[in-house]
Amino acid sequence: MANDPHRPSYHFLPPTNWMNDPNGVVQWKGNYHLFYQYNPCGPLFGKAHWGHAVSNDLVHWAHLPIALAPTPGTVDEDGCWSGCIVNNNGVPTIIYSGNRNWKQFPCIATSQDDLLTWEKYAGNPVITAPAPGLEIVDFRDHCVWKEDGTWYQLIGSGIKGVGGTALLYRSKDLLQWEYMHPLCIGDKSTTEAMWECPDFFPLNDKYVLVVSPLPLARTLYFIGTYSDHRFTPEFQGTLDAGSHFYAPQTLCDDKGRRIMWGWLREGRSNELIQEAGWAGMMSLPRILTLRPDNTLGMVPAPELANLRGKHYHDADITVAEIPQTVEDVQGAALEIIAVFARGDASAFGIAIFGLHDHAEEIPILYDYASGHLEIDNTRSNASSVIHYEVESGPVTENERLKLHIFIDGSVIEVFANDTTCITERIYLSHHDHSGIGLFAHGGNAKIISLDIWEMQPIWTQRQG
Ligand code: DQQ
Repeated sequence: MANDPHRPSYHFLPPTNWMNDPNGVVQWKGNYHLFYQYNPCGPLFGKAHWGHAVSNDLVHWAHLPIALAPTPGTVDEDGCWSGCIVNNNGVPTIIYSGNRNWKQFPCIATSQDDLLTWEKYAGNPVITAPAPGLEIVDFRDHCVWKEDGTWYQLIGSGIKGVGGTALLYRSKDLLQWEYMHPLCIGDKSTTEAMWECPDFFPLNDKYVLVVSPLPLARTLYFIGTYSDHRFTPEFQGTLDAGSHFYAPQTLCDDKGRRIMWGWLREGRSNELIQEAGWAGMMSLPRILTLRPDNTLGMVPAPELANLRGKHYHDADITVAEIPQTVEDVQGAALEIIAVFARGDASAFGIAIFGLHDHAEEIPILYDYASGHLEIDNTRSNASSVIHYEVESGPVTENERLKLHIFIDGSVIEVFANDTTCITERIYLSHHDHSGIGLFAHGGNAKIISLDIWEMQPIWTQRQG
């Protein structure tokens, strides 16, 4: 594993095997706890367990023992699926979906030792009749919060023939739940038939609902108003324009920051995954904010700057059609901040080269005509089994475009103008990225400033 060039060195992932959704993200006694869907038996999806890690700085993580495992003969015998953690008068409490024979049931577990080991409630499942009077498709994944002394819970679902939804329940004790109504209902023609992993939270004076609709494969967010326990969306966006970021979850930390992690799934065949022995990683922690125009701001957590090593800086660079390779910048673990000014070019960007002859090259390109940022990984590997795609997402028209790029083995995370995010999985056949190139099409562009850092691995020191 340690020598696998596709494994990241500063994105969180388990030591081996399969990982998917983040679960139960919470700050507890000053430490950040990250749980996740984990298959301890192999590199493909299987009977989900809850893996667990802890950090005191959002960046360096220490692996802890598996927190939840399926219990034979119960409703979670086929997997402890996704859920969240709340603090119930000092008792950490997990609400998760037990899976039995591909049917899910809301279950509870509590910890008496600061999240290390967990005891399942003997009365699981805590909800048996999902939503009286509604014909629903699927019923899983949990977001729980306390409001005026009462617990509220959202469960991901869909109303047959209508659209995805998040069903709202309330409770006094987290054990007896009363169904209220759908928090809001989507239109299956635009936001699909089933909403997985709902996450609902305040952001300044608005509320945000994040869902991962099946089978869209992209995570959506709605910004709107919440009153009388009903949510009215006013703005809708895509959290990440790539097709690898999915099933995110957020926490609010003791600095009042809304911090999000998403599962970054693979973009390669199961055969290649079996060969590698691992699949899935966590996105970098993203700080969410409400921008003045009531859209979502997303920036990487500033703590990531603690990983910066060797620094390269340049300024006032004119870039043209022929890519310029940035001298003496090497490696597969880089952070790049490039601020471009509008030139007379029709498009410009930064390319990652995988081979000295540029036979493998991944342009990260901004195209003025479409106003889209694109990552084109169609030439990212000589072999033909890699899943190719060109991702793009709107970037607001701006005199300057700031590209904040994280390269880490087989992942690129791009933040454009602190709002649009694109995450791509890349599997260059040569192990070290031979370089970084700057290019423009249809004229010249200018780079006001360019900063590149080599990033240190996160596994050198144990934290928390
Ligand atoms: N993954 C979990 C489900 C959830 C899905 C199972 C989303 O609870 O709906 O691993 O990726």
